[in-house]
Amino acid sequence: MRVTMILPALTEATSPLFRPIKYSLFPPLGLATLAGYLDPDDEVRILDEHVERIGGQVADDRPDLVVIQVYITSARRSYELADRYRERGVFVALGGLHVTSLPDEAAAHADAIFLGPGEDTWPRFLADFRRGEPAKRYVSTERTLQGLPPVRRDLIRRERYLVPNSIVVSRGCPHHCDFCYKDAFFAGGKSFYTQLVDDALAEIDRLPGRHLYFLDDHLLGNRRFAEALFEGMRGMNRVWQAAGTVDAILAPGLLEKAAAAGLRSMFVGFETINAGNLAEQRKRQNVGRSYEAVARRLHDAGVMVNASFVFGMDGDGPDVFDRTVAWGVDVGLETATFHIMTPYPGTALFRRMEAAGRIVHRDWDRYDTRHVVYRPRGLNPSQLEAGYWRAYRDFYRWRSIWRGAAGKPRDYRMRHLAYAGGWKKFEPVWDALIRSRQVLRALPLLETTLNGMRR
Ligand code: B12
Ligand code: SF4
Repeated sequence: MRVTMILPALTEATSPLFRPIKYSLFPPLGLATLAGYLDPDDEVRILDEHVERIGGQVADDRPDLVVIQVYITSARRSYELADRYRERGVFVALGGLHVTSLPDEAAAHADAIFLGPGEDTWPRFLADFRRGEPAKRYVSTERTLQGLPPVRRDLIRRERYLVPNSIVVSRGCPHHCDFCYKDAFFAGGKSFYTQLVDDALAEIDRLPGRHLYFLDDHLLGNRRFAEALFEGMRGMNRVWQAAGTVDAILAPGLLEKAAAAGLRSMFVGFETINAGNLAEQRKRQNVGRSYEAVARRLHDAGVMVNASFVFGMDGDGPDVFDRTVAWGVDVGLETATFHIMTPYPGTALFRRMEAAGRIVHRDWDRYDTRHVVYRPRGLNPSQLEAGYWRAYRDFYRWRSIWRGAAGKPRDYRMRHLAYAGGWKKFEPVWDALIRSRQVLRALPLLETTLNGMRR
């Protein structure tokens, strides 16, 4: 059987807003996971539009099966590709987060759609398809990561990504924030589950080089699992990055174990510095926690902070941007990611906004956390968009980067400057590396930087 798997990009990678380096970070792990279920004699390839123009490759492509992973921001493009394949009589399977949120919309462009994670439904479909009796809709209910076939990393062209060693050892998260994709995607079964520790360690062991990026929503979400994983990773000489929540970082002992196993940078969902917003978004694990203590604890453990903030919640007024940036610079955050609040279909936030008549349009292209797609309360849409861009500019000014780094010990000060500067200040260098397919060459530099400028 011949199979083409496609991860379409949000704007065909031609928009001026497209930052090549942001999209050349991670390979299509979801599709490589699904490819693991195919037979060894199946002919399969993965196309990732974030790192290549795919027009020529899909123009006359007539495989037996096309698989497209659909995110909200790439839905339009995904449907366009799906329609073209179907016109040619090729069977099209659509799955992923957006298909799960809006199955009827997706079904109009597919021969089969998949709701939720694919580990149970995909092998079932493959058996049906080979028998010539595929169903139109597959809904995931059985959730386990045990006994899975290995991820087909051989299909990933490592040289196209800065972080080819991305890995997930769990799915979902134990929390239930209103704006998050998670509850909708995992409806109908468990919404947080992990691999067996030994399987996770074996997968880590298979990855070449030193650097790892855990894409798990919350790597610290199951303390027993996390402790055993970090214990097993000690001595593997890895440096790695991951995401975790405020409460888990403050929990005594766990962070130290992670740092001893090689954790060097952590993505933290602070979301907002306005306490009232947290209750509104059911972000209970953040309520009443000292964010200063979180930043201090991470820095004391030698871990850089990548802080995530959302602007436009109902408690935010026009001062929220400057206050957030000032706080971040004061506590020495190395990097920050800002978002305009975006109600994704299927979430509790979307339902609440829709019931209140506050959703202004359904142009999914603009549900990219850079545009205002709802009626905000405490500030108007143009203030919100302008403030969002200003926050990025102000946070990544050299003056702010110097100030944030200033109070740190020498090695960590250099690391802060190199990491924040490298990420935002050398765009032409990244572009040149990406264009010449050399981006992977920057990985040793990333490893050295993460390691406090030491090899
Ligand atoms: C890595 C990542 C990225 C990477 C690359 C994506 C990639 N290479 O896959 C980059 C940096 C490019 C990125 C960018 C963005 N991202 Co992003 N990203 C992620 C992240 C952290 C991990 C994805 C991942 O690899 N998961 C692990 C794999 C194993 O799971 P999976 O991909 O979901 O695949 C499984 C299932 O979905 C399913 N499946 C998927 N497709 C199909 C198809 C079929 C036929 C079948 C059967 C099954 C199936 O089976 C797979 C195995 O179970 C997720 C968070 C998350 N936990 O998913 C956010 C996430 C997907 N991103 C999100 C967003 C909003 C964005 C941005 C818009 C952010 C921004 N402001 O720029 C952009 C735009 C992306 C785009 N192209 O449209 C949202 C998506 C919301 C939505 N409803 O679509 C998420 C959920 C984050 C969040 N919590 O809000 N992202
Ligand atoms: S903690 Fe993060 S991943 Fe978990 S539900 Fe909240 S936003 Fe989603």
